[in-house]
Amino acid sequence: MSTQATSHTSPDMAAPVTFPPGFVWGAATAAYQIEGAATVDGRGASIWDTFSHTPGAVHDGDTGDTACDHYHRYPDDVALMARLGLGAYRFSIAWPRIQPRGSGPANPAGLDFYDRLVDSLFGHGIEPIVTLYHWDLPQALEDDGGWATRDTAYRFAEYAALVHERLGDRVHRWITLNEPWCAAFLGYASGIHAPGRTDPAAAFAAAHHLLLGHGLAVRSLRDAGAGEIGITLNPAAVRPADPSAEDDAAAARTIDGLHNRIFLDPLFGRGYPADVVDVVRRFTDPAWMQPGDDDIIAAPLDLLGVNYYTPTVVAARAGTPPSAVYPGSDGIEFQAVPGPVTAMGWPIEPASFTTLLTRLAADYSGVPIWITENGAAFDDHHDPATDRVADPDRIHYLDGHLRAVHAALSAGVDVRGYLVWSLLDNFEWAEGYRKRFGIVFVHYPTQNRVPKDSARWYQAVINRGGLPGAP
Ligand code: IFM
Repeated sequence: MSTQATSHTSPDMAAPVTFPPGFVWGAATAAYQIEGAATVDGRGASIWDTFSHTPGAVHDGDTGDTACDHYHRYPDDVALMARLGLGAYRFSIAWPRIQPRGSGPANPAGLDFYDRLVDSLFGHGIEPIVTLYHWDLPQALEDDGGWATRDTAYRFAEYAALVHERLGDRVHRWITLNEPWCAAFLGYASGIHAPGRTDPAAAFAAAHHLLLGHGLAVRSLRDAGAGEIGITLNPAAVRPADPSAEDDAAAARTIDGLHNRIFLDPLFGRGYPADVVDVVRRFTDPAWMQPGDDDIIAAPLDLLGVNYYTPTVVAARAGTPPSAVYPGSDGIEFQAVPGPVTAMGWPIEPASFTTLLTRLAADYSGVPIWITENGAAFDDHHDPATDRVADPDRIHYLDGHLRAVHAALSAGVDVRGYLVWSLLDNFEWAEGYRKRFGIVFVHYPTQNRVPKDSARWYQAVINRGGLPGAP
């Protein structure tokens, strides 16, 4: 294991950089965050419908009921993507549109929507990249135990097959899960995300069943002849506060285990790391790890999706209570990182992105990497007089992080594409609509879209295939 104890140099901010021919530029979104139309055309309720309607769960009581109304406005949104020059668009399918109660036959009207979206993308020369699960579990499945229950993994594979049956003739790239760490530990341990449970044992079971569901879905997609299949993780770029202090290094290794190796090791055929299993046993008997599961989870991958936003710095501090999102992290302090932060309060450190990518390529080699999300929230304002949204901080963030990706490429990491998070301002989960990640501003009362300066900047990056030198 190499957590990020080694020093790293910042990418040269002055030099022009050119990405390799064929490098794919795009943007990403997720169903519940943009679609709205929550009860339209037979869509069932998801855990996020229930959670967002729970008083106090989401900032200001915001919900995804309307969101960006992308369900109705997708033709204009796709036309906007084309004007920006996007080569690919990563979106997720809302499981409860396809199976309103999470099992049984497909709801044709739900599939029709994605069918139209995919055709519209191809009509504009944009490749669809489909994520099958971006956190909107059908509520009916949660009522039966959710991801803490083994059966949900099997239901997920059936759902994946239904989607492939309709879209597989056109969609080439498939991502099974988005950020299973968040689904398991924010959803079932800290409860800050849906379904809002605070049960560490359930969170570890959920992590396993998400992985199992992934493996079973890979199997069913492969059997159906799918193109490229992968999974998206949000690996923590974790490092010790003092790299020379053994206990800080041990703290970083613990968090690396609870965030990264718990998913990456089984996915890459190594099974669960012993130190992680030791932590799990403090909370539960992992009887849910059944013989044969390791092989299912280790189904070969065609791509590894990486979402990166910010680094994590930890130190060993006796007596520190465990973080709610990392059961078993007692004695570990999460430290502030000096320097600029985004509107989420997330430290901005592009060099950690390079370090993370080189670490992934070294420790989990052989699978091409896609940056399936990277971006930043800032407090953007639309100037009605000029119809402009000036977002220099976002441009600076994206510039630095693209240089970081380029530095990883130069170091030999096989990165195939970059998908900015996000195309549109959208429903930022427990933060509601107050955090804006889009390169396109959304004026929610009118649903008017205004490309921010960063969108025009990104358009130029795409046209040029890279970044200019600093003036
Ligand atoms: O908005 C989320 C997205 O749904 C998953 N990755 C992180 C983003 C920003 O928090």
